[in-house]
Amino acid sequence: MVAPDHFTVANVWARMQEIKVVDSHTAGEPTRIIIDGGPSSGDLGGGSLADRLAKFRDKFDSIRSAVVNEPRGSDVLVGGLLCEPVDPSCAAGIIFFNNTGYLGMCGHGTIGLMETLKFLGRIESGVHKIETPVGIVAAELFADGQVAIENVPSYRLTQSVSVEVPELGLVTGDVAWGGNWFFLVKEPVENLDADRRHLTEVALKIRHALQQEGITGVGGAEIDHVELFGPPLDSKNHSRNFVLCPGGAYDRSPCGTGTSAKLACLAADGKLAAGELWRQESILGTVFECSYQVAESNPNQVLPTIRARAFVSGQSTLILNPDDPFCMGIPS
Ligand code: PYC
Repeated sequence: MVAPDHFTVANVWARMQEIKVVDSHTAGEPTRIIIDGGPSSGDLGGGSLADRLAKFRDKFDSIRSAVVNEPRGSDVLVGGLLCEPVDPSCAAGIIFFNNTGYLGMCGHGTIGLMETLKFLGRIESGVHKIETPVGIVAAELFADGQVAIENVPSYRLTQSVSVEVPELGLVTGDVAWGGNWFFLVKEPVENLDADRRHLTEVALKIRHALQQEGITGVGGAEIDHVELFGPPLDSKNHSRNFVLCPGGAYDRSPCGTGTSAKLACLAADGKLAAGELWRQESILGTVFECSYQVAESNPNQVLPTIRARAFVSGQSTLILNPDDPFCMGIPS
């Protein structure tokens, strides 16, 4: 067997043959948090979370794949590496990743992280700060298990961008940031009751067309999430979405960063006032309760609050046997 590249960092590898994780799901979307046995802050250079993410990607990407890809995980799983925060007032630092790479921020994942920290006895009810590669987010754990996260400043970058999509025609949407880059499709191009494989194909075609047309976020950043909207299943809710995630899986939850991007667009269109409730329904019918405040530092940006509940669904030790041909996961 060819030794995976991380064997070059033999000492680190010796520690990483067993990785302890806690699994949870938030409104149906799973999160797997590495609580022990992953790369330590020392292995990652101890800098900012953004610097540590870069080191994780450069030196230990095979660990990401081992944790979230098959045979231990699947395309839908979001992973998180629990880190020492730089700012000691933060309860934890986190680097989120998935089957193909890394996420700046993850809303459902942060709610899952809070439930995981509670499960481990590391936090109690109250407000806690969490450090991420794209900034600090505040999260409040309530006595009933609900968590409200205050996401990073979110904004619409471009309104009504049209792109020609093979077999779909002209598709128009907004480009917005909610901690990740999103294309929020304006008109319903599809009935959300359609087969989810079909919705995935539609969203993949739109994402591909955006890439072909060179439509990006700030600084050429890839728009790796595509959001389709339709009427809610439950009339108590305001909207239903289908969110394509970077690796090609769809979000089972309403997507925290995607809903933040949606709030930014609603605010920019004058369709939702600061503090007003927005109930975003997922493709499964699960709900995030949301609102926003206008950012003091920039009136064109909003500070979204996303409230939901996560449930711990497992606690296990992943075994990384170097003799296993799929020890480091099956790349997707
Ligand atoms: O909840 O922000 C989110 C998210 C991003 C990707 C999957 N879920």
